[in-house]
Amino acid sequence: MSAKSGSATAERAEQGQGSRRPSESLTRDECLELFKQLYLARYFDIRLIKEKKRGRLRGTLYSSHNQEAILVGSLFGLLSTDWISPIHRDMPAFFLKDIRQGWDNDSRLGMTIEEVCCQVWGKEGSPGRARDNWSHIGSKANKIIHSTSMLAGTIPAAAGVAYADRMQGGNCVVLTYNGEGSTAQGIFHEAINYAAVHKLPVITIIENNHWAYGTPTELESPVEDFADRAKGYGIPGLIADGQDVFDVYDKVMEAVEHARSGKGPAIVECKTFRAYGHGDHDDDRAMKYRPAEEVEKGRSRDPIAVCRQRLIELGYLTGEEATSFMAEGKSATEATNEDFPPEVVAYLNKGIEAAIASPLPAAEEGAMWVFKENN
Ligand SMILES: Cc1ncc(C[n+]2csc(CCOP(=O)(O)OP(=O)(O)O)c2C)c(N)n1
Ligand SMILES: [Mg+2]
Repeated sequence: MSAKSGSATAERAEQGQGSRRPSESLTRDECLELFKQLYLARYFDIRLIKEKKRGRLRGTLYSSHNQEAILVGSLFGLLSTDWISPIHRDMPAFFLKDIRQGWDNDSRLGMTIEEVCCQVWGKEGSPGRARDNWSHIGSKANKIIHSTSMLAGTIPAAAGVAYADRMQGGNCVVLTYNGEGSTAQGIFHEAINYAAVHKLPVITIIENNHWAYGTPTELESPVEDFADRAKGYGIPGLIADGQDVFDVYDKVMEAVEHARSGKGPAIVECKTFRAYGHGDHDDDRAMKYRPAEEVEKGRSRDPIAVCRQRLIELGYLTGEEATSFMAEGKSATEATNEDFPPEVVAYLNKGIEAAIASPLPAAEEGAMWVFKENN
């Protein structure tokens, strides 16, 4: 994940040197907020696994453990009016969008923790009204493009949203999240080509976690850096250290500035590693198809630890604070509530209580949204 000498990655790293990085303008409070959001995303993941083990939750979970810096760092610099399209690996993005306006601010343009928990529990209060327990939701009001099952399927939708917004005189950017596996889809090419031709402000994040289900990257693509695909479209292809929330923020902000100034799309590849199986149904198999040393190496730079180290260097965490809430490197079985800031635990508790209290939708709703209704 470090820059390789003589490679395109090293060239890119050199190009970035000398200019002031966007993260250098973040205040102490903003840096601490980034840190807290990493805990929030991690706790969401860990808590859902615990709830399922306790028998209080059903359905498959797709973990974003070890990949949280990509979500937190990419969302932090967006405007409320920007659009996003999360998929299966990005569940926390639904409530992290626009959370900078305040975790409990009802008017922010993101989903509430209650809505997201109701979705996971399949209850009436969920945007999907119990049709699914995971990411198949969206919200026009909150500027979240509905997640599609077809990998890369949100990129053409993002291009359409960006085109429509431009026609209406807007200046939004649209951020799409995709695993590296989705780059092999034909629609990935068609959509980015279209966005590039029309200079649409579409940013394609590639979460390169080195596995697409049980397929390793070398069987997915003949090039090592997925950002290299950008060359074929004449657009910037940036590489971020996906374990470092500040590097993700820097690269995404570079792409955002490019897109918002009318220069068109960009690809930001974030190098990371999938901590567990594809979903929790795949955890045991993943231990067999992935060598133990690879997993150990891939998980050795926990985004919480990387951020903590940076905050210590900046003098923003001192004394006892520097060693509080040591959640890094801990699995759902190992971690306890004491490993997380109390406000993070309280926020999740609020969402989970709402989900448990929310009723199941009425059976008559089953045919709703299947046929066009008159109202
Ligand atoms: C077009 C298409 N083919 C196959 C699938 C089944 N599928 C769902 S997720 C997945 C793996 C995706 O890997 P990647 O894009 O790297 O994302 P990751 O799960 O690693 O985050 C597959 C094959 C699908 N949803 N869509
Ligand atoms: Mg992948």
